[in-house]
Amino acid sequence: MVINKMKNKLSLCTVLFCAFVATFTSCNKKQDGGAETGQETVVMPSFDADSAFNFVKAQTDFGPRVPNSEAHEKCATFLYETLSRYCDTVVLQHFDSKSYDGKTLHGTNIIGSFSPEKSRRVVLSSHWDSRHVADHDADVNNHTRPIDGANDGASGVGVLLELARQLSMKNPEIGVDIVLFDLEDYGTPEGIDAPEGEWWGLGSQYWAQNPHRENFTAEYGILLDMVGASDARFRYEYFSAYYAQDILSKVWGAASQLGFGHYFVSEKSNPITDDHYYVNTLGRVRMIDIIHQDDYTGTGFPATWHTLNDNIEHIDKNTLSVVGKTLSHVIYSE
Ligand code: AHN
Ligand code: ZN
Repeated sequence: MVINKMKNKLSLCTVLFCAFVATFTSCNKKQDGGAETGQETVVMPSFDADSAFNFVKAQTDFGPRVPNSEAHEKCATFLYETLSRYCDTVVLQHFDSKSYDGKTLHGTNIIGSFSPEKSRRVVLSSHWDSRHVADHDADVNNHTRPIDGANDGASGVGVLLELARQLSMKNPEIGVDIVLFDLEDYGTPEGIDAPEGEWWGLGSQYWAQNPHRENFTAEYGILLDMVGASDARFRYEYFSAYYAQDILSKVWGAASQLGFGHYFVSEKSNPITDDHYYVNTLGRVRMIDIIHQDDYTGTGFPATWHTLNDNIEHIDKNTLSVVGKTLSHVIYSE
């Protein structure tokens, strides 16, 4: 399904925004909302952390968005309607995938595009499903219970929905596709015997082989995964560095310029079989992963990873803001 929405380019809001932009660019001073790119100052709207947080909570309020559940279906509708408010076009891509346990999972990738006619493009991604089992919970009785996935899933989507809201207010030079992958997190649970197979990232595998537009590609892609913990640290994940070190440098450079070097650390880290792995290896788009890895928890991921503690109480607005402002800087500098 595709909807096309003509936006009123001269709405009062746009006029007021342009007046505001004109006022402070003429001052020739760097202010909040301005990104230095060599000579010129790129003016961008400011990322609203409260709004991003509300977008995260709106998802977790549905309960666990486990494939084939009612909460999953309701959340898909919410994401479609929200992106439809902000984007020029939205595509719902329905597909079925087999899971490690022999089920048929009904997946939906949700893709919102800005300026689809532009040939220079960037993809921003995250997964919107949540894991069906808390297989890393400290309490074994919880190992078969589904998780809220506030960080693992909803945090990245929340940042991207807020970014979509910003992009609807001021169009960047480059075209943007927000690709929300489904069925990322239905991989084989710890300690369970299952047939060999690529059971993670089912939605990204599908999209990489069946893009929302024929022959679609982009200059690069950025995946967000677990971008909401207060102690989040992002390093140069192995596959990201292998396929797109230049994009890592660009994004980490933007973060450093904004004073976020404490979150975006210039160190290498272990390979992760995340959605970007399939997008890279299936040859669709060169994509990096901004992912919170932690060497001290025993899993390689944050302490709440695949536990019932991955809930809204452990989401920090500041981290959402750091990631959102960094992405915003990168996009408006293109
Ligand atoms: C594996 O553990 C093989 N992949 C982790 C990808 C992932 C799951 N990201 C979030 N949840
Ligand atoms: Zn996960």
